[in-house]
Amino acid sequence: MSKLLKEKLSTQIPALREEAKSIAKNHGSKVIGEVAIEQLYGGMRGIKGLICDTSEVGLQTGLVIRGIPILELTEKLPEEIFYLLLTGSLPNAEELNDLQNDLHSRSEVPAYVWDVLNAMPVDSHPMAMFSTAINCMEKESEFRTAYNKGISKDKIWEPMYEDCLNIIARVPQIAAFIYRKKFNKGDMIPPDHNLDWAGNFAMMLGIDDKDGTFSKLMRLYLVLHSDHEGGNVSAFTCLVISSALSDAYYSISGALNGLAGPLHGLANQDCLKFILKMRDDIGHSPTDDEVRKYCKNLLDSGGLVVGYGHAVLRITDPRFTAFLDFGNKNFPDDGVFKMVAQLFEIVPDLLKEQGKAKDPWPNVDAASGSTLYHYGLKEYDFYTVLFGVSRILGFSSQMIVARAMGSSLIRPKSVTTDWIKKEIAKG
Ligand code: HAX
Repeated sequence: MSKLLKEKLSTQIPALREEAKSIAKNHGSKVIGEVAIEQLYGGMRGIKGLICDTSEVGLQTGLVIRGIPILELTEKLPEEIFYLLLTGSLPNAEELNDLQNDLHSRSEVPAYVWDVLNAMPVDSHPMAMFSTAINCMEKESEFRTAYNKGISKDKIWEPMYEDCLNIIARVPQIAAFIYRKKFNKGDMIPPDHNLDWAGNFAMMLGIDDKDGTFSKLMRLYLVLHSDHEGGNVSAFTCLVISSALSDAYYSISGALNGLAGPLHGLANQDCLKFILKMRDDIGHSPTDDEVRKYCKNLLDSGGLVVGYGHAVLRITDPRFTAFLDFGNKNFPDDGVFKMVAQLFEIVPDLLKEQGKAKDPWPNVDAASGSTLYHYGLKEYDFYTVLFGVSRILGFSSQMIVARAMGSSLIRPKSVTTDWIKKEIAKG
């Protein structure tokens, strides 16, 4: 079992706790924002109400993990990113090896998970299967056992760490099982403990990968989706659930249910669906004018161009750029990928012209599906599961850090419409 990552965290945590205590004690009454009524009606957008140290998303920078812009991390392995998210530094070779061995040693999935998945209706969505698989393993929770034995508050991050590592180690096999079962791809492919986390996952999916570039794509995919600060639907859900001291199985399963929404993680399947529909409606290799007219009609009739816009970003999502670079390097002539690049030239101007979307630029979901499609992973219902496998790294790091810091139960105040009206009447 790994020692190095947990040891590093154990040495870091006391100073972090001291720092937080001191900030709260000495500066606790400093006001850092105000709230306008429109923010209550607008999904709390922009309200500063959470601390998340694993990553931040700047309007003009996109995802920055522990101070490092995501585009500088595209050659790393997801395991390295997990280490970075948790500790603030990348692992050296020994630390990486230790973590990888640890994940392999925890990777056996309880047999009842396959029974539960096999019992689900054939038309269940892969995200419902994924979330169910995580939730049904709740009885494995080391946190629950430790809590029932009366573990002290300063130690509760440790069983949370164990639960998260167990989940991370098992999700590649679970997700690959879902893919192969749901889409009739044949029997489960056993794991290969000589492979890295993402390479093993790519292999278990069973996608033809003679030149090894599909495995490279999986590593990139699982790095790019790993975290996106704390306020997005799934991360926030995860933090809220775990703030009640629910264990990691409950919290991650709940977070995945949020990720399954079309305005969030499901956008990647909807985006590819949109491109394929456009291709069916106007033909292969459409001209720029045809694409422009098609998207304009969609916007004029109140539709969404999926894959564009973002609640926080105000630039082209660097994760989109990373996928675009990957496609340009590996399959620039792929028809669907070419349409992604074409939409990138056309849609931002249309959205600016329409003037509604605050961010007219592509987000990560605008390109990710086309890269998977190229390798024959065409079952787009599965795409959000890939997103989930990756984002579990972020959910886990955020929860472990929150537990280590003794974070409070999350419980904002709601107000009634009558209260709002009275506030307005005060002038
Ligand atoms: N196409 C058409 N209209 C859009 C739009 C788009 N791509 N993006 C925003 N708008 C519209 C909104 O629907 C809203 O219209 P109404 O005022 O009529 O309600 C208006 O522009 C203002 O919205 P906003 O403030 O710019 O955007 P929000 O912060 O409310 O929402 C969304 C951000 C990402 C949900 C939004 O841009 C959207 O629906 N995009 C398409 C779906 C999508 O790509 N989702 C994935 C986001 C990334 C992610 O989380 N991945 O997991």
